[in-house]
This record gives sequence, C-alpha cells and structure tokens, in this order.
Amino acid sequence: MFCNQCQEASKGIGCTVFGVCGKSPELTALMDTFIYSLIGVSTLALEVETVSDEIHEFVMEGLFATITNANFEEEEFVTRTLQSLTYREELKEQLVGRELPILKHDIMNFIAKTKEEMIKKALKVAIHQTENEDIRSIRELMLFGVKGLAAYLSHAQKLGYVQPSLYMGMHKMMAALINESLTLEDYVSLTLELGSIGVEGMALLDTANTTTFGHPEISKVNIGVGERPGILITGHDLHDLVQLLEQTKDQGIDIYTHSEMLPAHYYPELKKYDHLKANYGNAWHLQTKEFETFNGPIIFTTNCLVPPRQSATYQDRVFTTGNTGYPGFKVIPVLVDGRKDFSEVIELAKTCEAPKAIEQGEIVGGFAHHQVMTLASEIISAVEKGEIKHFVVMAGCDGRHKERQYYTDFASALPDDSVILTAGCAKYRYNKLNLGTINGIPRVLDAGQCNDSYSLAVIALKLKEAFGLEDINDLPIVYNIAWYEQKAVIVLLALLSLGVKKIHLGPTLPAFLSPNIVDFLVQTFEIGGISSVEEDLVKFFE
Ligand code: FSO
Ligand code: SF4
Repeated sequence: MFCNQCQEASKGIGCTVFGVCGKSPELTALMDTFIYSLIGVSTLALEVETVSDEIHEFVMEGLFATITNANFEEEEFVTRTLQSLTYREELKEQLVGRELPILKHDIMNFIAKTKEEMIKKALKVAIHQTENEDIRSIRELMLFGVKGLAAYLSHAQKLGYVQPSLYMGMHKMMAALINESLTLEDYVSLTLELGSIGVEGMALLDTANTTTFGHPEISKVNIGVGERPGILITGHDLHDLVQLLEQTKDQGIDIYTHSEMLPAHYYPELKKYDHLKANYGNAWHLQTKEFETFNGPIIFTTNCLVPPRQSATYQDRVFTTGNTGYPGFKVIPVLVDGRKDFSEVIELAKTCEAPKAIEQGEIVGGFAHHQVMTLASEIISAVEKGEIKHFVVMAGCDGRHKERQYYTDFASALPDDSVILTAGCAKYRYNKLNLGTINGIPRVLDAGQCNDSYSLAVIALKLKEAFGLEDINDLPIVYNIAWYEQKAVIVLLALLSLGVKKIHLGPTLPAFLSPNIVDFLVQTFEIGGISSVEEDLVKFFE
C-alpha cells in the first residue's frame, strides 16, 4: 500500500504497511481503484450533454467517503466501485458515434467485478503511480483538495444548497488527474482555480448554514454533564444534528456534541433546543478515551472516526451515518423520504447511564463573520488604540502527535495584545486556556468548524476594507495554521487563491509536496513551516 494523504503519514513520507489511521492495505487499494473509477465518471461528465444530479452527488459523496478517518468498510467501496462503473457505461452511451480519444483509455474500459480484481487494479492506477515527481505531487495536492471540496459541497447539498458550476469544477479537477498532456504550469493554474472553487464552495456552505440555522452568535457552551442519559454526536453534519434534536425532544435524554460538532451551539436555530446540553470532550483523536466515559450512544456523521481499541467498551453503542462506516458499527436507517431514523439510538440511550463528567465549566464561541462584524467598531478602535496589535489565525486541525503541544504553547506565549482567530478542531489545543479578553473581546475567537475558516477570510477582507488597505497582506494578521486531513487542503488552497501570503503550516508540511512544489509555494506565497515557539514568536511578528 501507499498513502500519504494526511499529516500523520508514516515517517512523514507515507503509510506503506498499514495506515497510522487504521486503514488496511486492502482498503487503501479499494479506495485507489474507486477514485480511478470516479475520475472516469468525471471525465465523461465533462463530455456528455446531461449529467444527472444522482451522478454529481455520487462522485461528490464518493470523494468524501475516502477522506481520512471517514469510512473503514471494505465492502462499501466494492459496492460503490461497481456502481461507478455502471454510471460510466451509462454516460458512455451518450457518446456513441463520437470519436473521442479518451474513450480508448483504460479508465473508460477496465472491468473489475470482484474485490480481488479491484485490489489488484490499484497497483497500476493509483494517482501516486504518476512517474514524474512534481506532476505526481501536484496531482495529489489537487486530488486531496478536491476531496475536501466534495465534503463541503456535500454538507451544503444536504441543506438544499447546490451550485451546478461547482460540480463541474469538481469534475474538471478530477479529469485533469489523468490528463497526460497537461504541463506542470497547467497544473499550477488548475490548482489555483481549485482554490477559487473552494472559496465558492465554502461560501455556498456558509450561506446554507446561516440561512438554515441563523448566523452564529456569541454563545457560552457548557462542557460539563447533566443527570439524564445522553447521545453524543460527532462529525460535521448539522443536518443530521437537527434531525436528531427534533426526534429526541421530550424524550428524557440530552444531546451532547463532540469535537467538530461543538459549533452547533453557536447557531440560533440549534441552540434553541433546550436538550442540546453541552459539548463533551475534545478533538477527534481523544475519542477512544472519551467515549469510554460517555456511557450513552455515539453517532458519527462524518470523519474523524478512530478505530476502537480491542478493549473498548463502547463498540456496541456506536452508530454511523452518511459517508462514515466501520465494520461492526450499526448504521442509522434512512427513510424513503431521505430523513434519518434515530429511533434505535434513542431507545438505547434511554437504557444508558448519564455521562460521567470529565470537565466542567464553559467555553465561549460563535465568532463567525457576521458576529465579528457586529463588533467591528470595538475591534477597530482597539486596534487604533494599540490594545490589539496582532490577529493570529490558528485555524485548522488537531491530531494525535505530541508535537502538536506546540500550538498550546504558542497560544499561551502570545503577547497579551494579540487575538487568536480560530476554526476547526485545532482550537481544542488552546480554547480552554482562559486567555482572557481585551476590552471585553475574548482573545480566542472561534468561528466554528474547519469549513468556517471561510469566515476568517471574510473577516480579513472586511477588516482590510474597514482599515482602507489595498492588500489583505497589509493587515496585522499572522497565519499559523495546523493541518491534518484533506479538508484542510482545500482550506489552504482557498486562502492562497484569495491572495493570502506568509501562511505557516504545521506541524509538518504535507508529505505529498515534492521539493520543487514546496519551492514554488515558498517563492509565490511565502509559505513556511514552524520551528520552536520561541523562534516563531520572533520570526512571525518581525
Ligand atoms: Fe478535518 Fe481538520 Fe473539520 Fe478537524 S479539516 S481535522 S475533525 O479540523 O475538523 O474536518
Ligand atoms: Fe496513513 Fe494518513 Fe493515509 Fe491513513 S490517511 S493511511 S494515516 S497517510
């Protein structure tokens, strides 16, 4: 096997024996062949007259399912690959009589009917097999970015928000991955185009979320527990959460959020449910410990699922939905009208004990662009008076490696006149540090989930306007971003496409970037890594 798509790739190069995340060589191969089949579908989608929503969504959901820590079910990818090849044949029918060279390509003709055939096929068709190191690197950058894009488009679609041009953008990027006539320069411009599509995708999701659930507002979130049994919901899918909240009303149970579901507490249309009780625990990688003490059922709506330890006691309390899957975990049924049926989870919850407290107190969040802009005059005056000297964007991901302690230390060591802007699960490294306030403005402003990094870009653009600056890079903003998986890749590409420079990316640069591509990113965007807190505090603020 070979996989290098996340920050925890073994030895900073790639997982070759077994995934650090728990992905087996067989699953890796099945995903590679599945991706190859999807590239075929996307390539055809660009050529034919009509592509059904079903096919757009199939590609989008398929990409989402291959994101790190989303789905560990081998059979799922066998089924999806078979479906993908069926769609390929249907699309090809629309091209009968046309002499397109691509129709002779293996991607349009290969057959894989069994799991074994699919696993074998991967040896030749994984994007990682691309010979030229730099083309391989940029193709991987694009593939991983497009996976992140697909995840965000999927969330928007669930709420009824679709922009067909973004589906076509997704197909265009996929088709480029096997196009041998493209030069490195072509790939560079496509990558930046992907970043712009990422901005549009995140803007669409922002509209979907804020129109459906209202604008996030300053909110205090309880991190303790109540006395009633609870259901813990994790992942990013607010559409699943609202259905769960509806179905659990007046049932004598409470709903707790975990990890990236925390920002649900900031939305008026979600926080109005009294039984949306608290946020339990921390970032995704601590789940194997935290799920032990929760006592009640747990629902995974999206990544990040960590395979349970053999000794885990919570396995028969776990449910998956959407693109998540793990052998042995129960799956939430979907009704004919598309709604999810949480009745089994609810009945199970009623038989469970209340969660055991692992923390107490509260945290404050809800600083997405709309809320921050209502505070604009206070913020601008604090900057003008010199009370706020720097904004430090510390958005992104958390992860299990010890080196991520850096982010806690960095946040603690920041001068008192700096404000952290955050989004994503990276915040758990410093959102409970009590870093205080400046003139009533908290020093950690949490915009929301990783996709709400878009909010941080909007805030930066609006501050640029408010301060009458020409360039977003003239703002007193430092970017010290942590990454883990592929959604962070689209966030990074989106920021680059908006012209943001001097982003520091850590804890390590992506393993899939070749030295030449790193050079390009350094030269063009002044991207850099991180070193020690002491050195970085000097370097970033000079
Ligand atoms: Fe992923 Fe990062 Fe959003 Fe985390 S991009 S790892 S679970 O921030 O949250 O999906
Ligand atoms: Fe390794 Fe990350 Fe790939 Fe998992 S997703 S196999 S940890 S590189």
